[in-house]
Amino acid sequence: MKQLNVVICGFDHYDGVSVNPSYEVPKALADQGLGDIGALGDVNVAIHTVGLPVSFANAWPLLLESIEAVHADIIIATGLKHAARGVMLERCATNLMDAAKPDIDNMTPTREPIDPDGPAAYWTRLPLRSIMRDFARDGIPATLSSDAGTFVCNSLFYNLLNWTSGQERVLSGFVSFPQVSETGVVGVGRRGLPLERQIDAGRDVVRETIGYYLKPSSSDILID
Ligand code: PCA
Repeated sequence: MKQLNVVICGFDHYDGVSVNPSYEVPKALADQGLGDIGALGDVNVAIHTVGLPVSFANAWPLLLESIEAVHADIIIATGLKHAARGVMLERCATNLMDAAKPDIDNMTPTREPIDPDGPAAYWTRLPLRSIMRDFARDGIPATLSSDAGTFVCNSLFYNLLNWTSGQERVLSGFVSFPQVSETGVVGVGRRGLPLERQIDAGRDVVRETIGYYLKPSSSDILID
């Protein structure tokens, strides 16, 4: 039986938010499993999770350690985007750090490349089109996003895709979650989503990415 190793990571507490969905969703998926994910044939899926510090210097090395420890085939990085009204599927990672506030190590890099020798940007390796189809079916509010900001989330995303570009057969990408809110309203003009809906979204992302890994199809990728 073939073993598929999936690593899903998120961040610890961040910016005064007591529940970071990017910490809770991976944990819930590892605990609850994926449910019925259709005909997988002779494939066993193992989900590994890792919580990362909001640190430019340490988030990526820690994720890489987990990736290498389990020989990951699929890596889905996640983070919280305060202003998001729904789940945001990130299309591309840019080679830029431009922090407006310090990370947990008190670092505030401004207008610096992540990798001075790297390309300006990378496209995601996740099948965004089929994930969006699942979200529509499940009534999960979602949009495509063209950048994950210029803070630690984008830096992790870029490092992940930089590494993925040198791998034979690995899929990876980044999903931004909105704030957790059982009522859907976070404050004036601010919206969130109940945690259960965000977990459903995470399950759709993992399920579609596994499907695409097993049966690549050019119509699943969406960057346009
Ligand atoms: N969001 C931050 C870092 C941690 C998180 O959950 C970001 O948008 O970069």
